[in-house]
Amino acid sequence: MKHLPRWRRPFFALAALPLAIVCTSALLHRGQVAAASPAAAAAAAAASTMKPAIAISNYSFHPGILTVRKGSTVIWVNRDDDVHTIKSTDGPEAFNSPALDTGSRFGFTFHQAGTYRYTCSVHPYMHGVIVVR
Ligand SMILES: [Cu+2]
Repeated sequence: MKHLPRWRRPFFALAALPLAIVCTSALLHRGQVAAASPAAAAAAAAASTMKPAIAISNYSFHPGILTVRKGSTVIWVNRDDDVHTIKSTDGPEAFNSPALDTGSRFGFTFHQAGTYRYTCSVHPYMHGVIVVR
């Protein structure tokens, strides 16, 4: 501030103050917007970790065959108006979900490689396969 006469320096500081406040509040506002949407943050996190998902709709599993890496957690989501379950019938590890209402989900983490076959205990004609590598 050498270019300013000594008497003007306090005025310069006062003039700069509102600018500093505006900048700070803009930064805080950005932080609040990011924090205000934990669902969006969770969705982004889920997308980045790529948790494999299987939709149950029209009395079938979509996709019917899913290949994942060992250690993956597969999530089933019931998109039907009817109740379904996920019950393993063959494979290195067994799993059996409770009854899933519409919108409910079930997750299972596959720790062993192999081919897993499963069905819905309510509708035994429903079949799915998980291949773990
Ligand atoms: Cu079913």
